[in-house]
Amino acid sequence: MSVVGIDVGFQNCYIAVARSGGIETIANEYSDRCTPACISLASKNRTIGNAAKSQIITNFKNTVHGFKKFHGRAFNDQFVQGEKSKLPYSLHKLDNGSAGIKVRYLNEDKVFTIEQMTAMLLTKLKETSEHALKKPVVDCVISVPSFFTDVERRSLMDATQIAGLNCLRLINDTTAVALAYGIYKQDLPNPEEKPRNVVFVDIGHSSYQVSIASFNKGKLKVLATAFDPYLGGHNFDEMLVEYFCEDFKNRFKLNVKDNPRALLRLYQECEKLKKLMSANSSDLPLNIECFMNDIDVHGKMNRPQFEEMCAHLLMRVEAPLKSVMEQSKLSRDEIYATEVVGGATRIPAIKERISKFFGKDISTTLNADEAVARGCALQCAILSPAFKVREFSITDAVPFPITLRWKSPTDESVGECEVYSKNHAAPFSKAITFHKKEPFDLEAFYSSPHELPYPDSRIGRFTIQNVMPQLDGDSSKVKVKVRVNMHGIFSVSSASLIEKQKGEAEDVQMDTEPTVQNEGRPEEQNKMQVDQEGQGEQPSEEEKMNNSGSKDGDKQDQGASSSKAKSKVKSVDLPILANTTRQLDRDVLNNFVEYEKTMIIQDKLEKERNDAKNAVEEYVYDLRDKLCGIYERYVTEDESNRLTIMLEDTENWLYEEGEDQEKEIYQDKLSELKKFGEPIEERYREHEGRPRAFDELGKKI
Ligand code: ATP
Ligand code: K
Ligand code: MG
Repeated sequence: MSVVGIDVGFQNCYIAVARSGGIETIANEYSDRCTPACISLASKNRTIGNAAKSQIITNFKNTVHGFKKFHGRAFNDQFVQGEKSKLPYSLHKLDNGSAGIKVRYLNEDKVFTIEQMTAMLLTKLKETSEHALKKPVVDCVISVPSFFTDVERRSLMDATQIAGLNCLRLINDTTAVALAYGIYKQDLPNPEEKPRNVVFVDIGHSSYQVSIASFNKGKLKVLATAFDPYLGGHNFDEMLVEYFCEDFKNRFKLNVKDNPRALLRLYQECEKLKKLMSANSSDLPLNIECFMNDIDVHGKMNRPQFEEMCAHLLMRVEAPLKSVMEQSKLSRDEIYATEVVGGATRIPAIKERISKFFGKDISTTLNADEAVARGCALQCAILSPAFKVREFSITDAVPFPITLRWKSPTDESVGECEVYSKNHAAPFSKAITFHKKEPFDLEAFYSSPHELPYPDSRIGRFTIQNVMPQLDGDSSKVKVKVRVNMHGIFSVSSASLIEKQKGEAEDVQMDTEPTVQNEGRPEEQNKMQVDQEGQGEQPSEEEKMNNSGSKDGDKQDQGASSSKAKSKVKSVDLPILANTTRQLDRDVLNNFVEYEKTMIIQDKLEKERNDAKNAVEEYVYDLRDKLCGIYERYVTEDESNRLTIMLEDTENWLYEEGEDQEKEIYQDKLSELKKFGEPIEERYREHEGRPRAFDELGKKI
């Protein structure tokens, strides 16, 4: 079992793994611990991560980045439409209304879903971790913005499946950070003592998240979360870009926005400038050679000027802090520390705003870039039976309240109830008892659409099937279990018909105060009684199916009656037909899984082909060097001349018809050359080897 944590950022991805020495952030093949969230599609293959990032300008139409927040979004979504015009690549409306990405791949126009794009990224991250761990990686924990709604989370879960990963938990960014903060702290208050309250701030490239967590020895509880999903480092880059576009228009008569390549270059340079300004308050230059129409441009900026033009952005730092404090009902002096992570918290003015709000210095004890990934890996280690890690319980909070509405096709009774209030503990299961004579619908939705950073408040409709009246015609008692699972996704996880019992009169009875049990392994969960509700559950098999789009019928066969020994109550499992918003079809998902595998093979073949070509090239250069170097004494002039001509021919061939050939052709070419090269090498080695063999013998004696 692999223990891997992945921070899938809007701009930057990080991987942490558990090894014998503990949790370690790992580097990719470029010795870079950060893998850019970037994919470049081309005529023969795709490149992902650092190699793709270097294609942003040269292959701008087919180099995809900045797509994380399109998860679960419709093409017509206002947010998507707003972003569309700013993207160098094209968005496309898919048949189901979702936003897809249109690129040129393998010389064909191709539309990928967002799930497929993220899966490509995950494939790369999976390979990087497999390389580091030297074994297959399947199990992992992945981070998600705390404000992601069910649709977005399910979309991300689909991406993990397409990439062949088994995501044990989607963990909220700030919760991962809280875990990375707390698990190694030796001095946390004892369970009966007043907890230590810590504020966690994460401002990345695209968004801003805050949470307050309370810590005691061995546990953390998220008290509240708040966010500005549309404020991140990117907004600051945008301000600089706007400024220089205007500046270059005035001074150089250039229309940067009409030229996607120039605009992308300007974005890159402005981001660099922004970072430089975090360390310098003096005037800093911005120079770009051959920017547009062969013109070199130059400009300058300093921190005070930058802060002035970003004043409206900086003003937005306070609101989430205020919100999270109000929700937690804590006073500022009850806050032990404010820990900040995420690249954009390096902007001095942002740091100032945060520390001014709390009236004390902010704390930067965590690695601002890697804390999320480390927290993910720690969570994965906790969930893995194969890895020993200290006991630590994590209670997260529901970010948006969830309401359940029920109705039957014939009977008029419609009712609703808020099953999860804001900041309710999660994961969490609840049992709700209904008295019904026929199948009925449960509709789940977010109760307060105005605070939802997503345009659709519907979560899904769940039909409880096979409900029948009792033999005497009375209503049957139906126990429905709902839960917010490990991934922060709501589901109706099971329903059962309970044999009629005397003395129960109410029509609808809600169990609002479920008993909380400790986190358990899945096998223990399966033995759980119907009327127990637990926290910290692993998603069961059937729930996984519910969440990944299986429609009706899945549970039809399970309707056998089972006798519960303890309560002597007969219960019959009822099938549930789940219809969740914007869910990928199972067949479609399976096709994507297969297609991702095909693309992986294609990339591998292309790499092998390139390696074979490079091997020929290298051999040519190497042999040519040696012919006038160490091999000189071992070849006749004639031989040398013939071979030199051959090498030259091969070199020319590589630039002409040999530029783009099958792997086998290169391999043949190499063997052909080696037929001539190897005898020389042998002569050389034999000769050079002689005295050495003597030496060694001499030493042995
Ligand atoms: P998100 O969390 O929104 O999904 P992310 O995790 O990819 O995005 P991070 O890697 O945390 O984002 O942060 C990237 C942002 O931080 C970029 O906007 C980058 O320019 C900015 N950044 C990094 N270093 C600095 C710095 N020294 N000064 C200012 N900004 C910086
Ligand atoms: K990140
Ligand atoms: Mg981030």
